Amino acid sequence: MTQIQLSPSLLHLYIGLCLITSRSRRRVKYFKMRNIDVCLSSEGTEVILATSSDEKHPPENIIDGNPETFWTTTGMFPQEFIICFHKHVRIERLLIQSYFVRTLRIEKSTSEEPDDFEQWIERDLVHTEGQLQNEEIMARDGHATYLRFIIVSAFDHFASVHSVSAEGIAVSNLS
Ligand SMILES: [Ca+2]
Repeated sequence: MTQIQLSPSLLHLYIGLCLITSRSRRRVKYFKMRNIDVCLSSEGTEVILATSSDEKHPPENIIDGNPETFWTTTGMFPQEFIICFHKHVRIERLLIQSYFVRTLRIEKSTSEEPDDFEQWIERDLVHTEGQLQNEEIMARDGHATYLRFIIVSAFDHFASVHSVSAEGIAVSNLS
């Protein structure tokens, strides 16, 4: 008699536990797949080439996560820099913070070496007097190991890039 009365409540308890377990598993998976800024130097990303280098404003400032530090161009346009992720990433959204950039072209590569770049994105930015240009780009086919940013033209003799962030996930390491 006691056993028959207990069974349904035990069953409910069991179902309840299953729901809690599967829900928490799903949450763990979600956190693992969460987008991060794959451009950050703290994630192991590097700027491996820049056509200008001012000692006070080195290219590392592009990926230090601080919008107040920047890389500045010196001389004629075009100017470019190449970002190396040291792994395969999939980018979903780019945010570029800059001053005086007019036309920006972004190429990407999925090679292990910085070659075989293909045209990816080209934008004409708007000049914003007295404040940073905040260019947000939703990326399609964002698989990359390297990104090449080419500042084709600018609104002034110099342009500066304060931050490049790329929301995405690390897909795999380079073999
Ligand atoms: Ca910076």
